[in-house]
Amino acid sequence: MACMESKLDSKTSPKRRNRPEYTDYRRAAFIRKMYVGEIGGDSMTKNEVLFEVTENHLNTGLRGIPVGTCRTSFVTPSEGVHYCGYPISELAAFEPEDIVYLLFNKELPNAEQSAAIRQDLASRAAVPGDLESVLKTLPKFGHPMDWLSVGIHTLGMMETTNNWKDDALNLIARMPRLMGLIFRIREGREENIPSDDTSLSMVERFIRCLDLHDANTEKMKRIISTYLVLHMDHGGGNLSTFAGKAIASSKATVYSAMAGAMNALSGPLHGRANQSCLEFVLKVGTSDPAEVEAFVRAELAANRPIFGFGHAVLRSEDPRATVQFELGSQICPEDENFKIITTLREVAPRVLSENPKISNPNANVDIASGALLHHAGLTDPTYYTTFFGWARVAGIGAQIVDERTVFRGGKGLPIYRPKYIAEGQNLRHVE
Ligand code: NMX
Ligand code: MLT
Repeated sequence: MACMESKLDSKTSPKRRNRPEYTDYRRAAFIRKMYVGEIGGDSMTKNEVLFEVTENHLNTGLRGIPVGTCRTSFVTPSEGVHYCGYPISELAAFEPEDIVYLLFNKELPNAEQSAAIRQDLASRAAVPGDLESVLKTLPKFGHPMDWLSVGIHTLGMMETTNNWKDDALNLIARMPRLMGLIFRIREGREENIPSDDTSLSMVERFIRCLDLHDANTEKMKRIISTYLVLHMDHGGGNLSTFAGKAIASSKATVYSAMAGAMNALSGPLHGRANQSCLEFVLKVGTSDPAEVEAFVRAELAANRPIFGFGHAVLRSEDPRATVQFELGSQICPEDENFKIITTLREVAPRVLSENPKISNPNANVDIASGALLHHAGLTDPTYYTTFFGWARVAGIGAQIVDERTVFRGGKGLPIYRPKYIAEGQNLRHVE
């Protein structure tokens, strides 16, 4: 294997040298080319060397190793995610339905197309069976992400068309009802659930099902809509998307792939960080910088991660966090939790920077979403990752459709099968 060590930036710490890094010139060049559109689609030449794999890359969770192409989004270390080329901050105020259109069609919709995607989703929204009865059998103490995964599987058992795009769009259209029913039934509010009104937007359908009498519906709508747009996609290699596409590569159904993707998302290092972050904020209970710093240091001393900070790809603050901080300062600057995360945003990067092995001490997407959802009246953090899952169904669905029906001239990618190298296994025989 070619050795990459000598090519690493001389400033790279010894610990970091054991991990593939963005300072590696090939990856930096690769990312630059991808960013300016030189890589991807028709312009990619088949023989170009994109990356050299050395032993240092083994057992690193495939960190940064190019394995395929993605038509829906890309993530750069400094500017974060772009959907079909658009920086996420420019899309944050769009309606979720328009971003679903973008992810599936690779163009923002005009007024006519925007109306058509709403109509299309509405026509797919009816749940094709008695979902409520199934959800009522689930243990109320089960985590909402497990409910979400079971709910998606159940929808798949009720109806699978075996058309990748139809199944993906059907699932997207049914998510608001599934989400609403999960809240209502798991919370024991099973009676008098309003019927679905598919003429409403996806977010309005969810809010209607929730039927929280004391909620500020307009504020909730804005917070959830922004949340959904920000979380819909994040490149091809985030764990839930990768897991979902890998499952779909066996030609399992969209529903099986998506349920698996939700299980990947449910881990605290991935989507569930938004729950853990708000739980941490509630525990801190003060926006006093000295006290917040003491909490952060105590968490680190106890070997617990500081949720809402760090990233596998980003090397600056996640623009999705920046957008949420801007939204919070417009709609709830005096909210106690918002004040705490504002202090955390100042304090934690400084403290985390003291540890040179942490590649990115800055805030990620999960820092602020919990505080905003809490402000909207959704006060139980155990549900927060389900919103991440709801949103991500769109990006994963669009990527599955691309991998199954567009790539390789429409034939779809072959089944995923990366190579693992044997360790500690000498050939031997049973005597
Ligand atoms: N708090 C404490 N330790 C950290 C943090 C953090 N926020 N971020 C990184 N580290 C540690 C990490 O555990 C690793 O330790 P070790 O060498 O002992 O395994 C070391 O620093 C180097 O990790 P990195 O290369 O900086 O990050 P990696 O790519 O491995 O992991 C995360 C990325 C996001 C898993 C990591 O930053 C983390 O655990 N953050 C806290 C959890 C979180 O907010 N996750 C949400 C990510 C976004 N999302 O929604 O999916
Ligand atoms: C995501 O949105 O999936 C996260 O930021 C994690 C990632 O991209 O690896």
